[in-house]
Amino acid sequence: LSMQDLKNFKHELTRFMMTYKFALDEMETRIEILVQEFEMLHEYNPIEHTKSRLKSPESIIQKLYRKGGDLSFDGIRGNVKDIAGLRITCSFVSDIYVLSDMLKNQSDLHLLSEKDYIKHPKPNGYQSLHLLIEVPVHMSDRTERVCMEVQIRTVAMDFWASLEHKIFYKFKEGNQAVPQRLLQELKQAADVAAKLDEQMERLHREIDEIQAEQSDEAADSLNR
Ligand code: 0O2
Repeated sequence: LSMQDLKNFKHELTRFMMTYKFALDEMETRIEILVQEFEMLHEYNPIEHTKSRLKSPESIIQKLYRKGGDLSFDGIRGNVKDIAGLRITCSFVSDIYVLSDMLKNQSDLHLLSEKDYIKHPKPNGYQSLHLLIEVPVHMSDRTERVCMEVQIRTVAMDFWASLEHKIFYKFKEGNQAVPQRLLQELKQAADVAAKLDEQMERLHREIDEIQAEQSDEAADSLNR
């Protein structure tokens, strides 16, 4: 490889990764617009927090090998769909579907696939809604459709997933089997988190109903 080859490769790599960064920026802006408008219309913000990340080169290569793709930009693009990832943490389970519907209704976003680990949790208890979405990114000389993964979950689902990741990271890294008893406990913890979500959703709905009744009564007494 000549110095020029290396320079060209570095240039291409930077350009490649930049498109994913732009896709994240684009999606973050769209989410911010939805939240601001939603807040204005309903005096309510369905999002607790968002976090975006670009996959590290090590994780990209690991996933590429796992998938059996060839080591080229096309190989990576075709096999590693979550180079750009946006995680949105919502307050309530119903907010997850409201938000995902709002994204699906944007005509220039193309939904490639959807995995609903809320309706169908993973055997370990993991819950989240995963959308693979193609985002149009307009650049100086072209428009690219860039694929990214949007994970939408509640605070309880996020709490479980972050701690599960922390606890089992070492086992996963070392390809070690996790003891059965720990897996069972982990699943129990996920069930507790799901129950908590159900309870919070119920409270949220009841409080909304009480408020609606109170404002109806106030309107009635004004009309009388
Ligand atoms: P990181 O660090 O978040 O990047 P695929 O081959 O793409 O179809 P994959 O990659 O398993 O299959 O996709 P899936 O099922 O949609 O899950 C991908 C991401 O979801 C993971 O990314 C995690 O972020 C999250 N996830 C899935 N299962 C679990 C789980 O059991 N525990 C936790 N904590 N997170 C999970 P990465 O690349 O593994 O990690």
